[in-house]
Amino acid sequence: MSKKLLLKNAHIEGIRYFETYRKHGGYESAEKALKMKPEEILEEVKTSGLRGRGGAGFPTGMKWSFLAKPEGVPRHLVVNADESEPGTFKDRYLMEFLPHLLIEGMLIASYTLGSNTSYIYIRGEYSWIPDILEAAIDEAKAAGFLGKNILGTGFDLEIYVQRGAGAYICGEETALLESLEGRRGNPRLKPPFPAVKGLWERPTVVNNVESIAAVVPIIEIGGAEYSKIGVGRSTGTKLISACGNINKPGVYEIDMTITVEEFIYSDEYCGGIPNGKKLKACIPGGSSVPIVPANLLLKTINGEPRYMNYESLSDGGFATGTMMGSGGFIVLDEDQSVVEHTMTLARFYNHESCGQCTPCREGTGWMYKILKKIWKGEGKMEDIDLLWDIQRKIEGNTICPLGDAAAWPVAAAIRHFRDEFEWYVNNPELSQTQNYGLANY
Ligand code: L3W
Ligand code: SF4
Repeated sequence: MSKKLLLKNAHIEGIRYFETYRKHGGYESAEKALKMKPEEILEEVKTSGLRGRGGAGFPTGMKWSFLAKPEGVPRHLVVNADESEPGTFKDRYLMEFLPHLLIEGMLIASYTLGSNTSYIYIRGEYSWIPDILEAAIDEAKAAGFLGKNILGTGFDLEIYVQRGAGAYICGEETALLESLEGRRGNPRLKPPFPAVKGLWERPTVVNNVESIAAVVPIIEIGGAEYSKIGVGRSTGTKLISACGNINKPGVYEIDMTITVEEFIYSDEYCGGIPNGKKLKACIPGGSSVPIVPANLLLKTINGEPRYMNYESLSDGGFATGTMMGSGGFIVLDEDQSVVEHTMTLARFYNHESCGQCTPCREGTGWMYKILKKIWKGEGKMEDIDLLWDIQRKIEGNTICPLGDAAAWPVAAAIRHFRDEFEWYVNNPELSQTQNYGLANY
């Protein structure tokens, strides 16, 4: 049974509302934190080992400690709720059912960072959630947990919710800041990092929803206790949104000590694959991370079980491993076509590219065209090599990680499933009616 920290009260009816949330211990971590010094809270977060839950896994405490503190310049906390990564829907769950957990985490984080005005930037497609968040903000304010002189400490905090307009790129932190400032969401060059020059050129911490929510249990149980949950540098719990060919899609909280096999097949989590089909592959961290075939997903190259944590999933590097990413766990059964799947993703990244850098703007469209050609049974063997070459030229040569995110799925698909690409080239007459999965797996 996995330990629950974030979702432990998610089943309680009415937990979305302040009164119920408070009755079950809500805002006690905030009360505790407001009696501590900001630097003491920072130490707890550092000790916890919490790593950013948005995809990159950057240590949260370290990011907070990078925040510049020039005299007389306001600083900000911005919560990245632009959850647009295909396969990722865990932040939506948190905001929809536990909005006060996020607001309590923001209060603690804002107090620690010295932000008196903090923001939640939420993806436009989550059209019903801003109302939930704003209602929770009003409740927290009415109860004295937001606004002026919170709990008599002299600390003031306002939280604003800003809706995005449906662009995936606005989940990239600097594009998000551009959008929040009212401009087109084009990523900025880094450095300077937002911690030095962020919103309106002020020092800004941008954190994922789940990272900020995790600060609440960290203060509740202490950083040291939090760090004992999990394993190695994968401390605490992680929300995984599971989808694809599984019996029980949904959001699960895991403690990062379970194996991938257990996560897929156990009734506590995904409940196995429908109709007894075989596992073909999985994308464990949202669409941007490399796809992994079943044999490498259940075991590492050394024959060790593969675990649901940052280290084990990336074990062996990108050649064999993948990434924990944002925890968007997509399962493909034996009937799925990797070529078709890769083409769908390529179309997505091409559509979402902001167009600032040539390798991404041109490369994503080019990859999509070639993948479509192969999928339609019109490809040649040289197209597979060309595809490989294009993704190599995109990776590492762009302003923001969208370029890499477009390149990695293609690279991993060719690396692990080249035979399937070749089957499409060799069987043009079958490619539209049958896929490699059905025919050969
Ligand atoms: C100050 C330094 N700050 C790094 C900060 C930086 C950022 C964080 C991580 O991309 C990934 C991407 C997606 N001084 C710093 C510093 N920072 N060095 O640390 O930075 P970085 O560049 O490693 O990552 P990123 O730009 O935040 C995020 C991947 O996540 N991803 C997720 C996609 C989508 C979602 C979603 O829908 N929720 O997360 C999935 O894998 O591909 O590689 O804050 O400022 N010296
Ligand atoms: Fe825009 Fe793509 Fe360049 Fe990112 S990599 S800045 S999305 S063109």
